Order: sequence, then structure tokens, then C-alpha cells
Amino acid sequence: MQFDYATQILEGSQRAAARLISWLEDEDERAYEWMAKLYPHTGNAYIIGITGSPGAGKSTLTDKLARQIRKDGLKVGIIAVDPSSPFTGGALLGDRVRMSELSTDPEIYIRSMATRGFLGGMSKATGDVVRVLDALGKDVIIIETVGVGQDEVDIIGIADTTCLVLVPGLGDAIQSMKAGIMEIADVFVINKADKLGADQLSAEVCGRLSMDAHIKPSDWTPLVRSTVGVEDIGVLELWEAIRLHREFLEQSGSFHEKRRQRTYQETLRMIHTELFKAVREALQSNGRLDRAVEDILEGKRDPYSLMQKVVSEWLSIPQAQKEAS
Ligand SMILES: Nc1nc2c(ncn2[C@@H]2O[C@H](COP(=O)(O)OP(=O)(O)OP(=O)(O)O)[C@@H](O)[C@H]2O)c(=O)[nH]1
Ligand SMILES: [Mg+2]
Repeated sequence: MQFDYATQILEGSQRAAARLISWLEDEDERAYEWMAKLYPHTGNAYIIGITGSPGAGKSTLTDKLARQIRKDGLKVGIIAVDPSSPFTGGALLGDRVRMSELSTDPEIYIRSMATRGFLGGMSKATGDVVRVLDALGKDVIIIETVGVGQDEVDIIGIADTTCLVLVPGLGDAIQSMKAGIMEIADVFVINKADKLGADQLSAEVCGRLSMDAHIKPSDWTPLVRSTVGVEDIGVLELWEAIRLHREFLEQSGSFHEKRRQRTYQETLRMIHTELFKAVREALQSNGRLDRAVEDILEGKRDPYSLMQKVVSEWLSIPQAQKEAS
């Protein structure tokens, strides 16, 4: 009898979840059958994005926030995307990031993912892992990523609440922020509030936000919270701010709209990935692409007309022939 990954995961098997995630990472087609079965059981978890520059204290905060959330009896999943430094608590950084205390709590599942090597893109892979953890019964899923606005990790598209972690002492933080970065945060976290310049940074962010609210009124004005991650200070307040944002989303109808947009993007991305994979494999397997590249280099043809030809061929060939090619 075939091992039933879907039932195992729905019953909370972390081992089955880990295997399915590996298949997803490898773009192993066995994953899709189980993902399709799990899908109706997803959409329940609340997704928090923790982002910010390297070393801002994202892992430390994620660790403390997870423990805070556990106090409410909620189950937590953590996805660390390409962590450059290990989690706190003398944790090991290997294939999976482990946090000494957290890893002994069976209701917390931690998975780290390296950004390299995902043909389908990091956003798709992260979205897939979110769904597995969701099906596993996690109530809250925290995604830690470095930086924001990279297309490979579209945290804004995945998270319900995005927290941007800022730290004092990086010069004129607000000035140097890339355009648009202020807009992505639902909650600003001024971490390392034990350091000089934290109050000033907090005031700068608040000032900028009230200016923005004046120029472009919106229904949600981001909240600003100060934390000292290493000492677990301000973490409860951060969790409360996230819950306030969640209430706002749910009451204003934005929650539904956000999820609609996400489903739209995710569906498109899945089709894009599989379609591209099929075309790429077909072009590479029979050496056609190599020959075409030679022709292009020799000036016999150009990539634009080749592209148009390939696409129109794919649109007109019946399925059976495509599989044979
Ligand atoms: N002084 C002070 N240090 C902190 C605070 N929070 C974290 N740190 C320290 O900052 C360093 C980086 O913390 P991490 O939690 O690994 O930061 P990160 O943002 O996850 O780092 P990357 O994943 O490498 O981008 C560690 O040495 C932490 O102990 C804080 O509130 N105050
Ligand atoms: Mg980290």
C-alpha cells in the first residue's frame, strides 16, 4: 500500500512534511499529487513576514515571537529563507535551523531554505512550504527573509502581516531606504533598542509615517514598536501589534482581497513554472536549443523570431505530440 503523505501530514507528522518539502524543493512531481490533496485543508494559518537587513536581529525576534505566540496555545511554523546567521540559543545551522529550546517544542516546526537552486523561484517554493506547514496544523507561520523587494522572495505577496526590522546605528536609515520600502511594512520594529540612536530612529520612522499618512491617506497606518530581541523586551507588544493588524485586515475586508491576489499570483506562478519547465526540457533534450544558439551566434537567425516560433509551435501542438517530443 502506498504511504499516504496527505493523511500523515494532516495528522501532524513532521517527518512526512519534511519529505514532501524536499520533493517540492527538488521539483519532484510526486509532490503535486499530495499538494493537491492537502490544498483544501490549507488557508487557515496566519502568515507573518519578518524582514530587514542582515544582522538586524530577525532570527532572534522570530525565536522570541514564536515563544510568545506559543503562550497563547497556538502552533507555530518557522521558515527561514537563506539565513546567513544561525538562530539564537546556541543553535546549529545545518540543513535545518534549530533553536535549542524551540526545537524541543513539538508544536514548533522550523525549516530553513537556501535561496539557490530553485528553478521555480523562491517565492513559489516558500509558498509551497507555507501550505505544507498550514496543512500540518500550524496556526501561525513566520517567514524570515533578508531584505525586501527582491523578486525572488516576494514576502509582501506571501505574508498577511509584514514586519520590517530596523536597527539604530546604520547612518540615516530612513534616507537611505530604497523607495517603496516604507510601503511594504505593516509593522515597523525598531530592534536593538538598547543601542544608542534607537529613540531617534523610532521618532524618524513615526515622523515619516505621519507625513505619508497626510500625503496619501490609507486605512492602515503602520505601527512602530521598539524591541530588544536578545532580552525579550517588547516582544509581547510586537505580537499585539501584529494581532491589531490582523483585526484590521479582517474587519476591513482587506484580508479576503489579499488572499485573492495571492491565489491569483500563485496560480499563475505555478502554471508558469511547469510550462517553462516543459518547454525548457523539450528544447534541451533534442539539442534544438544548442543548434539555435549556434545559428544565432553565426548570424543566421535571431532569438526574437525563434521565441515566436517556439511559442506558436507549443500553442498549436496537441498534447500527445508534446509528450513524445
Ligand atoms: N544589542 C542587541 N543585540 C541584538 C539584539 N537582537 C539581536 N542582537 C544580536 O544581533 C546579532 C544578529 O542577530 P540575528 O538574530 O542573527 O540577526 P538576523 O537579522 O537574523 O541576521 P541574518 O539572518 O544574518 O540576516 C546577534 O549577535 C544577536 O545576538 C538586540 O535587541 N540588541
Ligand atoms: Mg537570521
